[in-house]
Amino acid sequence: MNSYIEKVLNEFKVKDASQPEFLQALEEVLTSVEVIFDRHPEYEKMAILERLCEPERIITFKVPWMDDEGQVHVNRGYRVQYSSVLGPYKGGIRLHPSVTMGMLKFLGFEQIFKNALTTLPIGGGKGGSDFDPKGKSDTEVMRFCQSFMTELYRHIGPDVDVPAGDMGTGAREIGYFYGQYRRIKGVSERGVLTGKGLSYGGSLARKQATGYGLVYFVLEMMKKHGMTPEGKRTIVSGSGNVAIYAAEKAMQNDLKVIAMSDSKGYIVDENLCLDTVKTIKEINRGSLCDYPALAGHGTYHEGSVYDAELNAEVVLPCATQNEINKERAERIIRNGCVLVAEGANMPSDNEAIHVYREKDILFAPGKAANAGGVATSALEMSQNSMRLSWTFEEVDEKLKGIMKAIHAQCEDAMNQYDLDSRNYVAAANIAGMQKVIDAMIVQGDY
Ligand code: NDP
Ligand code: 2IT
Repeated sequence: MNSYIEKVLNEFKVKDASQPEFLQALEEVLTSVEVIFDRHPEYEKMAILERLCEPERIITFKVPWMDDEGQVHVNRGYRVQYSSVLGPYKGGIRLHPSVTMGMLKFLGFEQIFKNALTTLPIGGGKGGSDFDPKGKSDTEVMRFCQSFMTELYRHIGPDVDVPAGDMGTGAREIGYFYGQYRRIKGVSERGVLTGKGLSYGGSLARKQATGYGLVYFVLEMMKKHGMTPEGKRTIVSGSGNVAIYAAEKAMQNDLKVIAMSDSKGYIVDENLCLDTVKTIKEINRGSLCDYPALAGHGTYHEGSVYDAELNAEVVLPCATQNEINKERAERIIRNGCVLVAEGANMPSDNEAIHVYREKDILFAPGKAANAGGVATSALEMSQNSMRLSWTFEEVDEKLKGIMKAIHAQCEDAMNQYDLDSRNYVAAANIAGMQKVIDAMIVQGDY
């Protein structure tokens, strides 16, 4: 390993020993960008890596809120403002009981390079809380969101830091966040949040953008490698915002989606009805166990879809981090998988990625493949600045163009650094990181 990278990685392993997801993301990124540091030994003296890997600022705060019975609860809120080199900090807010500072550092770190790949002027950040919106009433969620924003508002702004949705944060939560921000600030700064409702500055196609963008990226990969989507059996894990619209665009392109999942189980259906999944998840906020009865076909099983023996050529993990480990990677490949593209952030652990490389699987890492969501957030910011709205078709066309451009940047990095044409991991990390480093250097950022 490049000695500078090894030194920095070891320093972070000591300093952040209690943050396993962050260390995992650091290792994944740093071990794939050695060529940059081999070519630029001067970066060590400039402490480029130390500057990149340390967040500019982390804000942590208490979030007290009252439930419907009058009981007060206190959750922990965070915003990791990682890098503003390319633009205002930009990244979602995750509401999930598993949220820790280390988890948000992993997500924020990935976000810097993802956002750089979009070619739009956005830096990297991430926020969230260990609050669990599941099982809470609308009024409880509203009180939580208002309390969260009562602290966060002073740290964000359309040119400072622009949060958005992520796991557990959808249109409902963004509405409550925005309402509280507007009341406290007393100004109409629509560009302070993205993923807003259409009536107050949201963008058409933002809801669909991450999933649609993922499939646009898959189609580019397939074209480059002489494959076609028609009839390819496909597993989409998750059934949240990313998974639903990945499945929708996959089906529109004749991929055959045969399974989807949630945190408790998965459904298998040769005639999968996405409208039923939408009703269960977007309207009822329920569990996929209701699917067979509502759809009138298909089966429901408890556990992970990646522990099932399902025949599929394409796998789109769109649920959460570390869903696919070595054993599960080997299983999906044994069952015919030839292409994995990540809608979620870091759903494959580093051993799984190693298995994909060994077995020549076409693999698109999340920071390239799921960048359509944040890219369309940046398009929402543009529309807010211009005080106008583009049509669905206009936004979708721009999204397509951005996903193609991300794929082209990966190809450029493959050519420039003589990488294997399947090594999208190194290509995306190199292309994203080099852009940030170049901007740091010209800005004299130390
Ligand atoms: P949602 O909250 O809408 O959906 C998350 C889905 O994952 C749900 O179906 C949930 O199940 C499932 N899930 C949660 N935990 C687990 C688990 N431990 N095992 C299996 N399934 C689980 O989130 P999003 O769709 O917005 O986000 C999904 C992923 O995509 C995350 O990694 C996120 O960071 C990433 N992402 C999101 C973007 C966006 O624009 N929203 C953009 C780019 C990436 P259940 O329904 O039971 O809760
Ligand atoms: O992980 C991600 O890219 C997101 N959750 C979307 C962030 C955004 O600002 O739209």
